[in-house]
Amino acid sequence: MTETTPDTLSAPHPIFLKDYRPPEWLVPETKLGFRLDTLCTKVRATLSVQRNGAHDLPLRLDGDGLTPLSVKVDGQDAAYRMDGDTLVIHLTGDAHDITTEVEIVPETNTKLMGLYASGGLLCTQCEAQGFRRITFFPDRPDVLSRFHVRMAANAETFPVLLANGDKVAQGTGADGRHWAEWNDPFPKPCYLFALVAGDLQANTDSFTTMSGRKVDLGIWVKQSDLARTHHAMSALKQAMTWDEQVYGREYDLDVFNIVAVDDFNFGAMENKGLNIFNSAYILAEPDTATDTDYDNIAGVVAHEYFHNWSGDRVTCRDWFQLSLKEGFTVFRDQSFSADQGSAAVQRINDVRVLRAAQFPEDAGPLAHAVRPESYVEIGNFYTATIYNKGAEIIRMMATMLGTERFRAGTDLYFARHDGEAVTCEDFVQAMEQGGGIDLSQFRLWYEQAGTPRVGVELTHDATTHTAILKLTQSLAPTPGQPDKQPMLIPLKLALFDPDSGQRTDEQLVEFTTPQTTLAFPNHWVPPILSINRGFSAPIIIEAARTPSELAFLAAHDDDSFARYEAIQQQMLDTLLNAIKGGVADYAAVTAAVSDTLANPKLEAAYKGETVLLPSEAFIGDQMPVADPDAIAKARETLRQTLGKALLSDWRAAYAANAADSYEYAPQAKGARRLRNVALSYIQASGASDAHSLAFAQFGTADNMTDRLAALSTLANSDAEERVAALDIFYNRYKDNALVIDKWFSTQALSTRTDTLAVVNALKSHPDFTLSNPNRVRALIGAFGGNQRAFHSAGGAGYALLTDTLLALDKINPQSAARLVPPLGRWERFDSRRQMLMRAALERILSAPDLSKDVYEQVSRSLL
Ligand code: B3K
Ligand code: ZN
Repeated sequence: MTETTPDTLSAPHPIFLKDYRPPEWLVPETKLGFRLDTLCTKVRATLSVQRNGAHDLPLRLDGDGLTPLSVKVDGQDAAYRMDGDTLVIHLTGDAHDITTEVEIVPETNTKLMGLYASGGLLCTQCEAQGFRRITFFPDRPDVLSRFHVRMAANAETFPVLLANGDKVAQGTGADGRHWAEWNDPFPKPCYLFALVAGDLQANTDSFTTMSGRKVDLGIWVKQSDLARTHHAMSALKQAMTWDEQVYGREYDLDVFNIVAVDDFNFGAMENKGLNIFNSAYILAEPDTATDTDYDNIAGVVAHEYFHNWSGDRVTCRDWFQLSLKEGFTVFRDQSFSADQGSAAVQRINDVRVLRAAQFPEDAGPLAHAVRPESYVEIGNFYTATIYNKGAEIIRMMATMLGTERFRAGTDLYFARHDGEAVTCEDFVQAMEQGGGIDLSQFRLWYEQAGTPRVGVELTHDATTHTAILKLTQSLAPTPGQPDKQPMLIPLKLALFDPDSGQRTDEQLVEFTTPQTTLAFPNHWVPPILSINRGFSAPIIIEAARTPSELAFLAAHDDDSFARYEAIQQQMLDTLLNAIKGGVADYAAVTAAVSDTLANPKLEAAYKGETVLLPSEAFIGDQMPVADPDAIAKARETLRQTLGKALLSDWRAAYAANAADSYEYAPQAKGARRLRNVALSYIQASGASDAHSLAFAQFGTADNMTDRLAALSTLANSDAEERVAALDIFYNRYKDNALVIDKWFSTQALSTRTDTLAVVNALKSHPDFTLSNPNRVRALIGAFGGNQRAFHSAGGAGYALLTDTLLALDKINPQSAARLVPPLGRWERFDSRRQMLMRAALERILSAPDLSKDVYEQVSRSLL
């Protein structure tokens, strides 16, 4: 008898890309019938199945927690067997109609996958594998089917019935229930299926496409939220226009609906013709949403809309290809947002997200390729690597090709693959053939995990008047990938003459070898190098740059990103010196910040971002061993220094950027940003009026951006007004869950030393609940990102997160698994913290009945 340890018995099995096989059975048509009820919904599904090729394999239909009430083949009761959750039927012919019936309970579906109840509504979430919780089906993205849906429900509780495609019939049945039928003419994988039933009202509008077709638009929300849908509607119309102009993509159905729900595992979902959104990414009005919220709403509305082509019309063959739709669509939404406001600030924010979330992923135990080779739970692969590094890969191709050839590549991709389920390789081939480029080596970006490091050394030969640039590249091993090959790295660079400030030699270098040397003639004096301009490649530059070179670039670089980067590097060098106990050159940073504030050519929005210090986490990422307390202290000291040294500049910026009344427009937003950054520096300066200034702004603000900025300034301080402000804010907004989320996260992100205790207390606040993902993210997610508080000596922060995670795993494993990464970064800390963090991970792993979502993340984190 073979012995099996409990561990291997319970360890879930990975799925491998190399095992991909085309589906054995296709399902060209699907008819679904729902008798909707919160406590018991009856689902009848009729699948017209077709044998795919010559084989005698049975039909296997995925299920998850489903029990078949009846199974019929061509209308007759049929024999079947269950293989675990999978329904297996032997079929004799090549085409049959399979009808199954199941009952499901939306009310108790706390995983929020499949059909579930949220705030009196019934809604669905199927990506990646939620459809199998609704009915038996080949739940894989390469089985495309035409869906026809009939829903019946109590007309009072569920007056509105929505699904994908167009409504084709409606009526009232003999049992008094009303019903509606929806038909989606476009074949789609079941992960794009959606339905919604509930008491909803719509903000309606219409859009005329470039070929003159009228599309009815609807944003469906609770009656009381209707007034907060206008921004989302205008973003939707802008996105529709933009996709026509920039990619030639036209909307294809007569209806486009969006529904906002309060309980949702992530941002939103691109179901064909019926996007379902987390209400946080729809609802906005000046009193309740910040400028960042407004921008995020526009970005997510655009993202989901863009999926109609990059995801729905052309979908993924298998889940290893997830970045095919997500990387491309993130690139599309980033480009859209850049076109709507400040492109410079958009790029700064893209890179901040990448560095805050993706670089650490690439550097830690959860590192994986943009096209992974295996997974246990696909829900764990909706990562910054798939999304944001995936977007950088598309951006690099766009950079190398230029606008027109990139467009030729995407045109070919859409034309060639419309209606198909394809791979990242298909996308690359379309770029090669449509754009006329060889991407053989470039493909490594999809295969190799890790962030390449590029070493840069510029020397000058005074006799030949030549500047010589030596580049080296390296890529550290990542789990499962010990050896790496050199990558194709597109590097935008330029040289500057230090005397005249003139820019020369601007070019895009395609760096493909372990090392290379480039010569630039006609330089009589040593030039200054500006490299990775626009952040042309998602890499780490290693260059020993002198303070005077950085000061030059901070003042003169005409690439807005490179200029920002130079100032950030000055700040970083200063901070790292201070942490090491060396000489910290506050004067250079002070001068750069002061010059930036005074520069009339720079927009306020850009100034606001550029004068901010690097985050505590990013500083830690630059150290051999991150020391949270020393980092927080050094950062605070530099903030105080800048606050004091430039107090009159901050006051001037604060005054000059005041507005008579609120306006949502790029310039007004930029002014608010700079003014609120100034406020936080005034507070850092210790000026005696700082707290009263913040409290006054908090009280008189006519918009959430200003009110929340003042609140968080106070929440980070010892101000007497702090507690009062938090109470006033809570009482004013206690009926608005999205704003109460801000109240929780402002406290969880506080730089005060008592934050850990405050968060522990907030876990017992009557408004805290594990059943709402937004609330968990607002308190626990934010806390996990507060480096100093989370890593409090003694490990109490780890315990707080671990306890929450284990409780949440029982309710919503997907959300629980998202809390693992902060603990997975243990390698970055000192040995005592390492021990405590690993102990926390071990504690999770030894808990009974762990979900496979959490199991996978924790076991990978411990390797
Ligand atoms: N495609 C969805 C994400 C689904 C996440 C499933 N765990 C939203 C988006 O990226 O547009
Ligand atoms: Zn997406």
